[in-house]
Amino acid sequence: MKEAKTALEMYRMMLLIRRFEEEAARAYSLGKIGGFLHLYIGQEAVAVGAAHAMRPTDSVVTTYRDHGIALARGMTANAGMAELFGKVTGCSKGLGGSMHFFDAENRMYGGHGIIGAHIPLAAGVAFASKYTSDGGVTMVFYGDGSASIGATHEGMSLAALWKLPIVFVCENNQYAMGTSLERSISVTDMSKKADGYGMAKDRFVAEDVFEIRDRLKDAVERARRGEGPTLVEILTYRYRGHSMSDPAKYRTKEEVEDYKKRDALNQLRAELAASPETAKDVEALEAAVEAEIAECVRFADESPEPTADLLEPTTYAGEFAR
Ligand SMILES: Cc1ncc(C[n+]2csc(CCOP(=O)(O)OP(=O)(O)O)c2C)c(N)n1
Ligand SMILES: [Mg+2]
Repeated sequence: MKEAKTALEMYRMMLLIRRFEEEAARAYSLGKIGGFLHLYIGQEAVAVGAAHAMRPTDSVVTTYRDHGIALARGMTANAGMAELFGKVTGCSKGLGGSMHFFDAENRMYGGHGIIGAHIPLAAGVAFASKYTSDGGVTMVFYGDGSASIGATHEGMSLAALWKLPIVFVCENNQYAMGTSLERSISVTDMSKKADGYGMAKDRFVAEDVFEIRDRLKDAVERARRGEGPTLVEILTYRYRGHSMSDPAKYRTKEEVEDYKKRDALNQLRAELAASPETAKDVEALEAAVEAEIAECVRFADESPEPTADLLEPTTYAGEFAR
């Protein structure tokens, strides 16, 4: 088993994300979570590979399908689940909910509901790194359905022109809500868009978390060397519907089952269980994840709700904030 310690850590995090999402779905159906809930199940390897490609001082920006990326960057399951439950102990004080996970300490700058609009924001974070020469790289995630939004183009244009230290990661999960890729975009190889901006590009299937890490790391280090942005299209798949209210009738059960056969999490588990170096650790690690998940649900349940006095300081800054 190559890099056994890292492999175990990557598996632990992928499993934590999957179990977090499953428990969130359960809590949603019990009425403990309000508003929207978009699950990341099936795409975990992307977030975990990405987190391992970055330094703690690098930054991340993403869309509303944000729980996995937040956890992979180091947010605690407690802070994540409490946010979903709308509790004051959540990462956004219970005021943001599922779509607005935010964790400045781990440089996770959202969690954004308006798709595409977060791309110029990420370019701004990357600009700050370039302007202050802090050596940081920004990684921004967006979906196939965000690729055709005007703001995506504007942010990419400027980032390429100014050679900003940024990596654009297109998580192509084949669907934008209920619309398949072929029905929403004329060129389905989205990495080709990089050519129009004069950016480097890459494109691959998300099956091996190590490959995801290594290929994203190439892009991150290119950005860090001052050679500008890269557009990386990663072909992935979400097993659940777009949100909890989506029964996903626009695709067949066979299609979903086919993707599950190549599940990156299960493949890594099989490798770890087959290797004498790591086999003994797998079950203990899984028990620890179960305990962490049970604890975060308990924590979220028992935490208090936010109170009205939070409204002003979380809306205004400076002299207007009390
Ligand atoms: C500017 C804007 N237009 C429309 C929406 C409504 N909307 C929410 S999710 C979504 C599809 C996004 O699909 P994709 O980018 O592929 O992300 P995925 O859900 O697959 O992760 C749309 C159109 C939105 N959030 N923002
Ligand atoms: Mg999509």
